[in-house]
Amino acid sequence: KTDGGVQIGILGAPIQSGQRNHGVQFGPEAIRKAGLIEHLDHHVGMTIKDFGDVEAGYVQGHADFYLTGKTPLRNPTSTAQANSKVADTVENILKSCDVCLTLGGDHSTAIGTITGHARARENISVLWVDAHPDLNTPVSSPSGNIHGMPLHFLMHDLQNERLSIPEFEWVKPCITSSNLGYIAIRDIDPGEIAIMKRYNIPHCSIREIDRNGIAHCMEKILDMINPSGNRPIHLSFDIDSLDPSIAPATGTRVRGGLTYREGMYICEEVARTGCLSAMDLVEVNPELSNFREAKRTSEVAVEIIKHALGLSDTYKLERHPQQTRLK
Ligand code: B3U
Ligand code: MN
Ligand code: MN
Repeated sequence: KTDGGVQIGILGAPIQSGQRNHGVQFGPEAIRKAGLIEHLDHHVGMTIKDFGDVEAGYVQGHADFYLTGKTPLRNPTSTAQANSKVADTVENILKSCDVCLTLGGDHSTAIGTITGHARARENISVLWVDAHPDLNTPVSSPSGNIHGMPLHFLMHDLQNERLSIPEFEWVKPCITSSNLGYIAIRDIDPGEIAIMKRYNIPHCSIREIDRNGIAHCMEKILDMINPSGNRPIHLSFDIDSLDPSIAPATGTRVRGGLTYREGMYICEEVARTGCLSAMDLVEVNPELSNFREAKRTSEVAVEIIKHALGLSDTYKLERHPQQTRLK
């Protein structure tokens, strides 16, 4: 840190092995092409440092699975190895930067980003914005896709559900059910519902947003996962939390998602805490729609990031004039 401003480190994580759709590995490139750096640069009190992309090293068609539950666990080796690099890189970035922004890639990337964040900062809280809770275990998973399971690796409460996979042994539990919160979930597997109930995981489903409004939901969820107001926040934003009409270029579209403003409001409220210290923007897949829709989705991703970093005009309008920094 040089000028006392906020340093933002940016990392691309072109991981695709956590799911089956080709193209999600081009997410970082698409979001950069939509003008991410240009949009973030030149803000008073903010410096951007681009750390490039992690080498994801996925071998397509490579026989790599464990026979477990209903379906085999897919690509454990590629996913574990790429995420180990993500974890080391995020940890390193957070030594010199206030915030580490990781561009996915599929949501298995959170195994690496949250691990790296937890190594670099104490007492992190995770806000998971997603249509899905991504809380499956290899046995409960209906798909065998690791992007639907990242949290079971990371939660203390779920360590008994883990398989002993040598490649994943470096992943140590680092969050508990009281410092994980969900918002916008609406497509939830039976095994995930059981775990959420058993461990009382804080959540605001899309139905609760319908009923009480986004402002009330954000107040509630932030108070639950960060009651003291000073824990470092990890914002893990899956683009499929938004309605598919807003963000169509993604692998698992689920109808009835967040409106554009609800998505931006979530991010503005995270910015307002002054606690954001890592963020993931995942599951943008430019190959799953036409060019215009892919471009629109990447542009929305850039907007999401700007809002989380406190750069939206609506948020600036509310702030005290002297407040030029995130914190
Ligand atoms: N819950 C399902 C589907 C899914 C999870 N995450 C996404 N889709 N993007 C699963 O496969 O675990
Ligand atoms: Mn997800
Ligand atoms: Mn999702």
